[in-house]
Amino acid sequence: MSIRPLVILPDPLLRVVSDVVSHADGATKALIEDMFETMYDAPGVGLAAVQVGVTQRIVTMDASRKDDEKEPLALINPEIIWSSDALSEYEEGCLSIPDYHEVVIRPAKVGVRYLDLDGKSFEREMEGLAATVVQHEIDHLNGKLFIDHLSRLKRERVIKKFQKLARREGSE
Ligand code: GNR
Ligand code: NI
Repeated sequence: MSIRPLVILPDPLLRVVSDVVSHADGATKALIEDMFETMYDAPGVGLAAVQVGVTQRIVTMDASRKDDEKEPLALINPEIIWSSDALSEYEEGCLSIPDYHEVVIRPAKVGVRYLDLDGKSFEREMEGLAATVVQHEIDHLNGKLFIDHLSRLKRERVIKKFQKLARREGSE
């Protein structure tokens, strides 16, 4: 198991639509283990495979409360099958956009269908932080970031800041 380096804005990988996993194998299992290790180390409550440079439709998450037992959940080919009309506001952050947080409005509850490593299909209802995180992660699989839910002004400001940071680090 190992911690993998995170892909950071403005890396164009973050805009790629990830591929459906047609057959999970040993490499998929190893990737998911590394994603959990990378996510817990960060620390983060969710991670999409593209954030460690693998453009496959795989998500890890753990929306358990701080002092409660861990609830690791790995989702392969996750899909939102329904969303509530009720909305909820959450201050979001993203490991690929370090140190930037902003409130995003999304459906409060969602139904999610996904596969596990054995190819078995599951459906579950999510609410609260889990609903927000799973929508944030599925956005990643579609090349979408939480800043895309903000005003153009805010989004462009953030992108500019990270472009500048990358230029500085690239020329050091
Ligand atoms: O760690 C994370 N926290 C978080 C908080 C509110 C809404 C979404 C998230 S996901 C984020 C980790 C991440 O970037 N996943 O893609
Ligand atoms: Ni993210």
